[in-house]
Amino acid sequence: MKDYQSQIKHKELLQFVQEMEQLCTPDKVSWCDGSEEEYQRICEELVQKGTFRRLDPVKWPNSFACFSDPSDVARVEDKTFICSRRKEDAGPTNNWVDPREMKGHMKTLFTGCMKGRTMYVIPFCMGPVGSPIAKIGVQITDSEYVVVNMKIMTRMGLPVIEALGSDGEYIKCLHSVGAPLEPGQTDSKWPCNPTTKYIVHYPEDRAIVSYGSGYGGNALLGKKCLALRIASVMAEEEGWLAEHMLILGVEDPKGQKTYVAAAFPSACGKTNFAMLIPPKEMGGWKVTTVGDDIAWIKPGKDGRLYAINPEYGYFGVAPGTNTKTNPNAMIALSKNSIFTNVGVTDDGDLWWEGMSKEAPTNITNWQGQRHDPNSGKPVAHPNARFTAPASQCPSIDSNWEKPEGVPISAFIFGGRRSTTVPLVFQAFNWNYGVYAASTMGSETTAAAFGEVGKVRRDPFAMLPFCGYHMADYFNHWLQFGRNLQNPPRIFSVNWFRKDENGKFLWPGFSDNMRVLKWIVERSRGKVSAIESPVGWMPKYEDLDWTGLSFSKEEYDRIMEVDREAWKTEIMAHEELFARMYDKLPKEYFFMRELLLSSLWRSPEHWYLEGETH
Ligand code: O2Y
Ligand code: MN
Repeated sequence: MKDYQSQIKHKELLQFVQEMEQLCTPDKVSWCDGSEEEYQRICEELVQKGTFRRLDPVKWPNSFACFSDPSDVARVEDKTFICSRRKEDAGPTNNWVDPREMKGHMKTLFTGCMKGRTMYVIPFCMGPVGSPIAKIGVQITDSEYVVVNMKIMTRMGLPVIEALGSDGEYIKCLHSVGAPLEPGQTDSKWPCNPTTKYIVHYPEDRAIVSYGSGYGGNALLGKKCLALRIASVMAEEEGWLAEHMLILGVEDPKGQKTYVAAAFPSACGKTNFAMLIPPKEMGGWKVTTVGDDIAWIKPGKDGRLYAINPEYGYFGVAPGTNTKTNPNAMIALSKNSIFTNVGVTDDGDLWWEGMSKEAPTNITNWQGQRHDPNSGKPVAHPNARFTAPASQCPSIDSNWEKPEGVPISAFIFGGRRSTTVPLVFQAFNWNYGVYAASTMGSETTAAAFGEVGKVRRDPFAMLPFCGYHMADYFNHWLQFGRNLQNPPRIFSVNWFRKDENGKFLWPGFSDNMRVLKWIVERSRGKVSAIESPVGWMPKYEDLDWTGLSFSKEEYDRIMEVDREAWKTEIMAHEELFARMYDKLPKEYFFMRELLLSSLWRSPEHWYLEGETH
């Protein structure tokens, strides 16, 4: 370890680490080299401490389960701040505090906060090391859980230090669980600060400071904090896109591959879609996975857009994942993985809601209690997670680590809407696609927001993750499109439309391939579409129905455009726009008017009839 530290030539980085050591006063400092030996050693330490449980080595090789403090189970949006120098740069949808004031507050919180602990220094790279799209970060943390999760989620350690050289740029990430230890004090199994949590971003300084939480997006700073909030600011300044999108490849029976990127708010099956297995009847069609959550997209010399997945692993929601909903994820997480807040059996097995019909009898829930099926309490926390290496996914794309990325032919935006929004449509043009993505939303579920069925707008699925003013973000997308010679086509999908009895109209899962196939063929200019008041749509016969019994009548229902419902929908966009009126693109007002007037001219219930294009 001493040798490694003496190899570090980056004086400014050494100085940063020294200053943080002086501020946080840990017992010792450990530079992470990212080796397998280091990973195993820290996991074993966590086992000894009681934080990790080693799982059955036959059922779950080299895998661990752990349980967080009940106060530390998810991202803390109300404690997440964008501390740009000017308040108007953070915009109305982000929490903002003057950066000078916040830095003062953070200095107080971080003074002595690592007492009794080890301060780890994690050099990490978002994207393949050496890729022109990748970015380097250095996270300082006092959490062993973070070190081992960062090993799965990012490329970390020695190769990154080498890539940094003596003066390479990096994003500063400071993290503490906010639980200093007095001499002789026993540590808790999940150290965190139960009352004080802060996730702070300084966009101009390219710096992140996180205090009090050891969980997921709050603590693994490469993910939401760097790869979305800070990267979105860099992307706007430098002319690229940092998006909350999966990336997948679609290969046709002749072997031609087309890549698409797709954004969905949470609880829309994003990971399942990224790892989709087509119905066996659609012989020869294949989906490959480049990424399941984040995409960094840059224009290439040929005028096309190229995307990388900046991550190295999956931090996926465990409940609901099973061999039917996502067989590829089940294989990806079957070894070398970490499980947080799932249930464990006495013999080192795992379980979560939806893994199989019934919970095993000898199961302990995520809060360490014997599970009582009559208690109404779940075995796993609804936000329980698996951290699994992306390389273990059977559908991993052969180009997923290509430094220059993969060419993107289509963008897909989807939400969870029980009415109004059809199964699929293509935006008439780039600007309208951007408008549609800006106004996308999902109906709330009881678990998440209390009020059930209200549409919560989540533009581009980026509302919690955009590091600047959301209307500036819309303008960036519009401006970006103006410079593209051959822009990807933009599509809207909705797998969740229901009938009047509350039954889903679409089977979903692998059958989403039927829609994806049309999207790909449409992007290749191969199939026709029909003009509806809200976009281009496939006719019944344009979709591949092999192996699925889905009638023309059923299709008409799921594709219906109800004039009154759409008028209400478009009027409801006002609620989002009113929050950011001063910076809203002028194009949005015209597009809204155009949409309303075309609806006005359309029949009360628009079905798929008319001319094809
Ligand atoms: O709750 C958390 O800390 C994780 S949030 C998350 C994790 C993986 C992928 N996406 C998300 C998200 O909130 O979009
Ligand atoms: Mn996400």
